[in-house]
Amino acid sequence: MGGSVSGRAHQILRNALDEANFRKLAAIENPFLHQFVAEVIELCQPSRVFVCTDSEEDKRFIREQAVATGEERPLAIEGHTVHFDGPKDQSRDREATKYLVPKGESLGSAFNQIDRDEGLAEIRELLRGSMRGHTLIVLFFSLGPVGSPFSILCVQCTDSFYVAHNEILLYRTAYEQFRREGKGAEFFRFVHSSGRLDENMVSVDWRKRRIYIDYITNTVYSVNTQYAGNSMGLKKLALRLAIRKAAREGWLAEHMFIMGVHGPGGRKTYFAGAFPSGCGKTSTAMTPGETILADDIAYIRNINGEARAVNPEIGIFGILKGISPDREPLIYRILTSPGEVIFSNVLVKDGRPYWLDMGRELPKEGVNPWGRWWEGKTDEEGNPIPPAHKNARYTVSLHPLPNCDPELDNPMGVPLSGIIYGCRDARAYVIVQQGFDWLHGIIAYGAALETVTMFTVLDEGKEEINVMAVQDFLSISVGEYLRNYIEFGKGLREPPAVFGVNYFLLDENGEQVANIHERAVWLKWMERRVHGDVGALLGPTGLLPKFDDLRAIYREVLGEEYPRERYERQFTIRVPENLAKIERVERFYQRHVPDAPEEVFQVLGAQRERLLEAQRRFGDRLSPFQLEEAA
Ligand code: SPV
Ligand code: MN
Repeated sequence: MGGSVSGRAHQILRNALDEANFRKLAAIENPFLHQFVAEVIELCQPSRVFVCTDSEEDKRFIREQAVATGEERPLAIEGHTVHFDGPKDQSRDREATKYLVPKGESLGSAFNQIDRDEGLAEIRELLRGSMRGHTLIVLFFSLGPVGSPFSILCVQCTDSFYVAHNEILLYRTAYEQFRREGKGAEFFRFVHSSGRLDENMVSVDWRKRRIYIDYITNTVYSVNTQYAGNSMGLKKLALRLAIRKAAREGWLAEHMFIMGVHGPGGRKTYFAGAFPSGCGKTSTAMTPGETILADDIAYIRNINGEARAVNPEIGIFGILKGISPDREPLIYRILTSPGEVIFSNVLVKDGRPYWLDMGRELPKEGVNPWGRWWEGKTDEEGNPIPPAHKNARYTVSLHPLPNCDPELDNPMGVPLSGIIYGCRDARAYVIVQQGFDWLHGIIAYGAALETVTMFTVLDEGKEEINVMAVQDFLSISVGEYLRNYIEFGKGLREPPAVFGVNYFLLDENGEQVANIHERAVWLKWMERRVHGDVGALLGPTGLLPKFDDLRAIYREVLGEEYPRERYERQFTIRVPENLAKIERVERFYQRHVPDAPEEVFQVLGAQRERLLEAQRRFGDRLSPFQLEEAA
């Protein structure tokens, strides 16, 4: 034992690990791994090291320690725990998240970047000694089914049992796969430390929170933060590294759900959907009657001419706000039944978690991320403190869910028939439409995706273009990213149909024109479109549903009548608003994307021409009843 661990790394590991943990690490014969763990130990100086294999015993230890350290507290329902992040550490920090860029290189003005040497020096200084008194936990994962053509191996080093617990719920452990691959294993590396903790086990030095991405060595460092979106390497930090790898290798790493939509005669059709954070991605994937395969991230590859997709994750780190028995029956049931669930940043009263808009009255007092809470409590500036944070979250595994898709662990993934882009656009795009082809769809709905930032990031409430809903996680220029996307479609025998949805369209009085339950109808319509079961209307911005088709699906799925006026409100083309949208998008690409593919301007230009032509014929408002049927 230990024969493969050599030299200085060997000494460091021998000194820091007890016999059992040293054996576990040494059993993976990969010198790069040993070197990496030794470097983390030397820098962060943990008091203990725990190596997590795939065994149930090791996972149990992590669950127990998460509670024993006080990072999590048990709740009344069996298997449920709660974790609090500090009041200032409740969402992704875009400002503090930077790429380490070698001298003479730049990712472009749209990116937050820092000189690599300078950044490494800074983050090393912040990590130095940061794990004193803590346990370093070393975990092994596979993004994607273990041993599949999609998979990426990862090592996470963290001093947080909460982070480790989240990750064993959300990712496939792959200690044995590391052993099998041995010397040949290539892997992404993640180093996280919560830094100094106060008596509530909360990061004290959140002002010195840093998340630095070193794409040269595929290593991400995160320090002085606990919010899982900043601290869990495997989630969005790994997505950033995966996007670079994907562009190099000609596949797609996306901020998308994957779901099976069930059509007539027992047919199941897979869709992937890209939505900005906080805009209905998980809730769409959890639509009653359908099956969920992924709620946040998808890897999509061309396998023998077919677009096939896997979920690099096996769980949900989801938003609690708005989950009520009425709006989200499936998730609500899971969150109130026995089983493994981690809640974060909720209100706790008598061992029960409470969150905003949960469809019931909240207690008047309890404990939340701000400490003891009572109705009317204010912060130092006199602002009222809410009962729970807007970005309060839950973590659950997909496997125990009754609606989990049976293909979740298929190493070859599932065939994608459709891709959906969901924007948050109050003014222009209709509720649902289909792109004329791959290029039109990915540009008009994906590359032109507009949204308003939500509470999932610190700079909430900003209108912006969020390319393919993945902009926050891009690690290559937008131009390079889009070129890869365009080429990917060309390489497929039959690219997936592309759809744009806009759940957030308002009418002239500022009222929502659709409600959450109607998502079920649009999914069924898209499923039928993919198979050519229903026709469509030819609009200037895409192909629109016909009234009779939607009316039939409404009856079938919701048991409701679909009034003509409602259809007209949802599908009237607003010409000036659509022209203004094109202008905003063009301006964004002209200003911020110097390497934008020509196709972006061609597709938008052609859309403008179609809109102007419609305006000449019909005026500013184009009712769907005025449209002709598409061939
Ligand atoms: C999102 O904000 O898009 C999430 C949660 O899915 S996070 O882990 O913060 O990215
Ligand atoms: Mn997300």
